[in-house]
Amino acid sequence: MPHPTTYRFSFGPWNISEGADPFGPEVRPVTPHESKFALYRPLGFEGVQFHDDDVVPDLDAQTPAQIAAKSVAVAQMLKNQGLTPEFVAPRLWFAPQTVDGGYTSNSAGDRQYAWDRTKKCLDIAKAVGSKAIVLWLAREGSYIREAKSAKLAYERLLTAINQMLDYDKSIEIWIEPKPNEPTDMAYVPTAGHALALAYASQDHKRVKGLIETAHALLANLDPSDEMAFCLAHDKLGSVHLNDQNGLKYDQDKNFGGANLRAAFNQVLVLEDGGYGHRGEFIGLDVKTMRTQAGSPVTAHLKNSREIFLLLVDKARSYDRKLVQQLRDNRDYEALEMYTIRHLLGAR
Ligand code: GLO
Ligand code: MG
Repeated sequence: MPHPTTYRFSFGPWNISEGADPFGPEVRPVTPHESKFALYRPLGFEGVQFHDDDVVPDLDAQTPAQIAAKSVAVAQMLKNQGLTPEFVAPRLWFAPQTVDGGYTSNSAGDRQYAWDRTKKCLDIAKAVGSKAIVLWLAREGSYIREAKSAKLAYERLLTAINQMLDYDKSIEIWIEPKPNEPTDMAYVPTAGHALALAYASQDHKRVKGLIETAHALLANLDPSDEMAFCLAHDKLGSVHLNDQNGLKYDQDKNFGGANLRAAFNQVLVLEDGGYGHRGEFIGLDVKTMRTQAGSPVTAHLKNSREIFLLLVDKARSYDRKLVQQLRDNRDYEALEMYTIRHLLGAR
């Protein structure tokens, strides 16, 4: 029996926000970016997920020397605060050059921007001591089918990944699939697409998946199965646990807040799959409600972490012998009833 995992938790500074949405402005006072890092440890988190410009603000306007100096300063800040950088993600969805995507843009100049920005991200990841970058391929996709050649787009994505593997010989690339938003239809919508790209790449051992609960649900898939699929290939780089109430906009609700039983099954899969034994983080990608007052608002992070740990207790006290017996007897009615009673704490 392997030793039970003591989980390490991470989140990105964008998870502490002021509540702006497409229909209204900020509703809480701004928490300065720099002051967010001091909140991690007291909340029980030790991993920081970064966008490249969370490390080096206004990245496109900085010289290589400025980028290097700022990265070193952030590495020192992390050390002082006892924090670990989990990943750095190139933010390829903000700049005017990315309105039509990055690696798959129809404009050669804009594709060049995406590659230049990615190199900066890889340099930053190395300088802060992050072993991975994350590709959330936000605008790689199309609004209408006729806008792009999807075949060419997938070829371009593979070329870009190979270039990254070549540029940095030790970095891992974790692809975070999402089926829609901000594009209508995104390329690489599921774990299957991500891992197919990984295996097609020139060094597949360094290309993995990052599965987000809400994104799997938006693809009408079961998040625990998406995670299990990556685990079966030893390719679960990280997770973004959160929740989603059906096929709507990307909600990033508290983990377990909408689909408690599905959350339990994600925890079961992670526990049984040995996730975390090699220091993998339990990443949370959660947004607080716009109605929440105060500043900074961190209750959603604390609560999602606590819900995860409560579900770990449920996973560890789930009677595996009984489950096996019910599987052997193929009595799934009884198995379902046992599972529900267990989750509800019924005697
Ligand atoms: C949005 C994504 C986003 C990414 C983050 C890291 O839907 O979930 O939060 O996880 O930008 O790349
Ligand atoms: Mg995410």
